[in-house]
Amino acid sequence: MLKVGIIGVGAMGTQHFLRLMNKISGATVTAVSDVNEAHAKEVIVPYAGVRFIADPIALINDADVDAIVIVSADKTHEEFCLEALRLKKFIFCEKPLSASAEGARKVVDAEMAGGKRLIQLGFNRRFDPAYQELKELVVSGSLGEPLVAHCAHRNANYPAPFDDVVAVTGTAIHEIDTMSWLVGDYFTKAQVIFPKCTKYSKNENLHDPQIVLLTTSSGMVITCEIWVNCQYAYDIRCEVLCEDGTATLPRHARVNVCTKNSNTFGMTSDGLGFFEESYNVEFQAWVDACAHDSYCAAAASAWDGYCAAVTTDSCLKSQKSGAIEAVPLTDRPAFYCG
Ligand code: ISE
Repeated sequence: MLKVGIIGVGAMGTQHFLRLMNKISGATVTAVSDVNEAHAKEVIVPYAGVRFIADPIALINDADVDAIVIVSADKTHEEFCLEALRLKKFIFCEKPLSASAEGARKVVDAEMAGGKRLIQLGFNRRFDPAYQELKELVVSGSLGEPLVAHCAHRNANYPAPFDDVVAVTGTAIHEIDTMSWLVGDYFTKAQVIFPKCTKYSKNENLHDPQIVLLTTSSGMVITCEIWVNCQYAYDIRCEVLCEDGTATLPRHARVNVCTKNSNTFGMTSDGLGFFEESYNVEFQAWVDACAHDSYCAAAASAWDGYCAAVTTDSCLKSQKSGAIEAVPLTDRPAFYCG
């Protein structure tokens, strides 16, 4: 049984805790840490034997913790990954790997120096059946070469401290990793454009929506609409234009209701619920890989996290300059191939 310590039991961390305790086989949570001690203690109350450890570094070092799940504030991911790598413990880290490309590179370098792949990064869409189906079709080549993709990432409302930086490092980063994985290419250029802003953006540091334009090394162009105040629901879209046809992400199955002169499908504002299945599959894959003292090749690695961070750094630069910025990526090291 894999003994897991979780750092961060906010909305997402609590769901990961419950998932590991109730849905995933082969793992149990032995300790949690959170800046909000009262809340963390409430979360673990029904689960006898789970300890609260106030200091996250002490949790990582705890003898009864074999593997760490990092769901704390983005700026803390790098430090906690480095400490867990030092102790050669398995790591599931939510995105981003680090708040900056420079920080992400430090984590990659530390993992390579340790000689063993220990980090799985939480880019959950790689485990989403709808995205997997779309990827399979695109890479099969049956529609010819992909030329353009249009993505939309819409949240009904944004969580409290949200600004232009988080719109890129917290939201657009999903499109960045997903599209790079889907078409098997990396980005060479990035630009961010600010259209007219919605009246629902209550934060003067948040332009909403914004458009992220990415160019891949093969010349494919990807447009990503990032709109975190769309009001109506959590809505994720993707259409890939190929030489011989287009492929569109299937919508998640919802009941279709027909009433007098109307035909409707329900939607949800709950992003975690929207991708529930992908989270379950990615966690089971992580636990199974740890049990085999290995890593899950289908999951995002620290290198993928680094590539995403280099791309988001270029997007942040473009938010300020308005220009097309280069994405300075280098080849994937052999350590991260396969
Ligand atoms: C959040 O961090 C996520 O990961 C969600 O999937 C995304 O929709 C949201 O915009 C982010 O803030």
